[in-house]
Amino acid sequence: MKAKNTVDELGIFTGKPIFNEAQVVGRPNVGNSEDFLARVNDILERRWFTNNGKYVQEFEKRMAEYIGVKHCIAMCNATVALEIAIRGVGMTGEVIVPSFTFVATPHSLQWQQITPVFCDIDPTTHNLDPLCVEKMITPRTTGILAVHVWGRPCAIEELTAIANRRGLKLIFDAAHAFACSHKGQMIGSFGDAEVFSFHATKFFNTFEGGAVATNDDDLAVKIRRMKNFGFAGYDNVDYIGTNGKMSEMSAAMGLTSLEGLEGFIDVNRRNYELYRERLAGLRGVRLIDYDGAEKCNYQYIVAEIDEDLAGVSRDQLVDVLHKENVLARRYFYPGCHQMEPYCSYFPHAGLLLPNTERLADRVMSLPNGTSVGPAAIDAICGVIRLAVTNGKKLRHMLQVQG
Ligand code: T4K
Repeated sequence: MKAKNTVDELGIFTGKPIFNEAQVVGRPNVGNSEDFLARVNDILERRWFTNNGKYVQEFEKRMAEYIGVKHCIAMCNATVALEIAIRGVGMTGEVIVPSFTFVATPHSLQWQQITPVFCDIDPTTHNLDPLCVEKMITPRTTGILAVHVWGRPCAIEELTAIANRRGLKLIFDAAHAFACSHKGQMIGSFGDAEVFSFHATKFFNTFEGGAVATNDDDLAVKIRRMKNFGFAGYDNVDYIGTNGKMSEMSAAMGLTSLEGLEGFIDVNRRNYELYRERLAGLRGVRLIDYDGAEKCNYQYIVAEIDEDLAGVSRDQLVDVLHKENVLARRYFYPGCHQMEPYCSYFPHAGLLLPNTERLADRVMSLPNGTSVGPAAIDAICGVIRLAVTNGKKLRHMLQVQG
């Protein structure tokens, strides 16, 4: 990995990237592979692969203990877990949701003919703005589906107060927020239910996977049945259900990830601090803050780019990084309201989402995880620094290139 000294040396002009193909991105975290393989062998020997097996039960128990919640119901992924939680709490009609999120959030509503009503965010926290939520409530509103974006908790008290006062259900999409806390209480125990994702790209993964966490005993029973086709006993179906079950292989990976959890967080935090240090003072590039007093997984390295100050746009920076084989992502771009089917259903939604649209044009997420070491972060930050300090020249050269 050779440092580049001038803007003309950037891969975007020379075609010679700093990183080769294999070094490109944050890769999934893997815990102790021997422990994982021992579990896999056990699964194969016992020939019990799914349907509430031993490892799923152990995973659910240990996760509930870790979160400090009565019930943790493991699922095949967070999208299905969201759909089931939404149906389980009885949301119908309209549900208020941010547009600044992964598209799975509104899809989990629309998939069951519930209208996602997109609501603007607070530009500082990137989370739902409670004042806007209040304004979006109509007689058809039955709930709020809030997202703890980047693992930073939403305005939980304000949203809970609105939900209680207006008789609405409240679910948190906690896909980013496993192992994070709010005022000392772990995410997973707020609202009617919270939903986690353990997808391979999350710092804590079960290959594919998710979970619903709740303190509501009745809801937990209902959700357990719904994720198993509605079965309440061998021949007895109580509700409409689906197949949301987690497999034993995923649970084995989950248990192994849980044992490696603190190590993953330590690396994420070290990387986050290194990025901060290396990008400090660079005009127009600001990393989001995490609250050091809370538990936090530090999995997302999110930079906001102010084009006027940086001299380059977010998109130009992402282009430059891609040409160096660094997979920076434009999460979350465009806002969900600009994707189908929502942009056809609600073509003017953007008028009420100024903060969402502004932020979606400014943010990029940088690689993190145990596969990203200090040398890679130095090189990535070196490229960003070079691009920003030579913003005008870079722009000119890009224009010349067409
Ligand atoms: N709610 C929110 C707020 C979410 O962010 C998400 C998912 C959900 C709900 C739904 O959760 P799940 O139903 O997925 O459990 C990813 C994930 O697919 C998605 O889980 C995640 N959020 C979303 C933010 O990002 P991509 O488009 O980044 O994935 P992909 O395939 O481009 O992977 C990124 C890079 O990671 C690849 O370029 C290479 C690397 N990679 C990826 C995989 C899958 C690997 O090295 N190994 C791998 O196995 O979507």
